[in-house]
Amino acid sequence: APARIAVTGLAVMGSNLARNLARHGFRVAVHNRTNARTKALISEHGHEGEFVPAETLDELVGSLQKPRQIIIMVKAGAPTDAVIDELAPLLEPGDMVIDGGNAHYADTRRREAALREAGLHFVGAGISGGEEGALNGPSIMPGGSKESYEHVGPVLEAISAKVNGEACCVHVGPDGAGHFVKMVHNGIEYADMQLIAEAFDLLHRAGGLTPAEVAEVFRGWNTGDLESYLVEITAEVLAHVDAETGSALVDVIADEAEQKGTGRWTVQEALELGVPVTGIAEAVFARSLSGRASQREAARAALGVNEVVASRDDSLVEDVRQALYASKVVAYAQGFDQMRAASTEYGWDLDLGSTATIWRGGCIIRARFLDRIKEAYDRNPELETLLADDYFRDAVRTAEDAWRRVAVKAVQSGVPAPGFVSALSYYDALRSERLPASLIQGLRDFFGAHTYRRTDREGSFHTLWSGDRSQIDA
Ligand code: NBP
Repeated sequence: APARIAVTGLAVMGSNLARNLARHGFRVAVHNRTNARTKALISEHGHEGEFVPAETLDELVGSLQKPRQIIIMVKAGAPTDAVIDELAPLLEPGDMVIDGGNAHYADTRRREAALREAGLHFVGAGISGGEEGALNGPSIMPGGSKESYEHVGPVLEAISAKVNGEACCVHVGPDGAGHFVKMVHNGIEYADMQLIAEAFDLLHRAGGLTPAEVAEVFRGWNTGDLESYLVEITAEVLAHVDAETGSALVDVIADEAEQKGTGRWTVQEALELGVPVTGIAEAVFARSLSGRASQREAARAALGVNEVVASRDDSLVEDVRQALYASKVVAYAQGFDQMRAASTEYGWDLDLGSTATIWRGGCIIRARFLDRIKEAYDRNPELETLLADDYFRDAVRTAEDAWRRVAVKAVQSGVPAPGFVSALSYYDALRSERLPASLIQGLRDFFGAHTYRRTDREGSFHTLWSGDRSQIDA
């Protein structure tokens, strides 16, 4: 019998996805450039379901029912193009190519347009959850045409994570929408992790708690509003003791964070769209700063080491919890703002509430909190900012005093907390009756005759700064 779907690219992600498909009863054709991987998959996991191994793409295509559905799971970038170039001529109009790799959404838009010319459907599907997710249920963000989703959707939904019986897979929107949403997911993940790291640093260095004590704090937090995968594993990592030294492992790990680039993509795109995603940007920059080892060393030598004096203060734990929650709300509000802007820019008509649904399970940022976001967009799909929703408004207002105390504590004690502090500034800026942007406009008009608008009437104006300083209509 012909196979229902195919996977090409059988490294960790692809082989786990193929196994997931097979375990769900789909007859799955499998292929990899280097045949040894295909053989290994069949010999190790062939008993898990119905696999149809193929040595060539031609053979893979020949083994499929029509219209064909082929998932590409290879390294993002040039390898993906190479596979598409080889595959496309073998296909017939109506066939579907699904890219499950971490493609940049602009590449996905380009590929979708090219394949559409040939009558083929191209589905850029963001997949989150790492290898474990690929095997047991990832969060899936498919883009592409509505028509292709009618075919691919049921399969992808079947293998995705489920929360309360609902699939963490929803058709996101046309062309690159799926990969865009995946990119923002990763950006939010950066922000989330940065905030968690700042919370730890404050409790540890300013509050004098040991990593094991902070682990207990996080364990407690994981039973409330902050319940999430990242908070859960933070407790695990902080509690872990290094076997060699007997110290907390977190004290032994080199403090230079690495990055693969999806956080940077999110910020670059936010700059293009003009959307302030300060939480994600601070997180990317904090990682960059941590990685500049020789510069940090030179600064310590010249300026002296930043000695933080810890003081045990019973209220700090609860204050940090509230500051973490409020800052997290801001980071998500910014990420959703970015998706809203992209939706307008590219005509995607994104349903932001269903994005929250997709992220509730399977992915790294899965959290109880995402139900609240879904509910907020159910109440008002046109929400200008998540912070204006009743629930989130109350959440940040309730946290506000604690949030300010934590920002002060960070600044006074010398523990860097760019995530917490900039989130608070964002909150204050959004709510300001007047912003000093008026002065910036005045300065721009002074040195560059860039003109300004007035609060009291329509029009553009310029002050003759180097003349009699009268105002003229510009
Ligand atoms: P890799 O990203 O390490 O890619 C290895 C695969 O790409 C192998 O199957 C390899 O074939 C194939 N490949 C390469 Br490299 N160049 C090729 C070419 N020119 N033509 C054909 N095949 C080529 O695999 P991975 O870690 O399983 O990740 C797969 C995708 O999933 C990537 O896009 C990655 O970014 C994404 N990913 C997502 C997550 C997540 O959490 N969502 C996690 C990890 C990865 P070979 O065996 O012949 O060398």
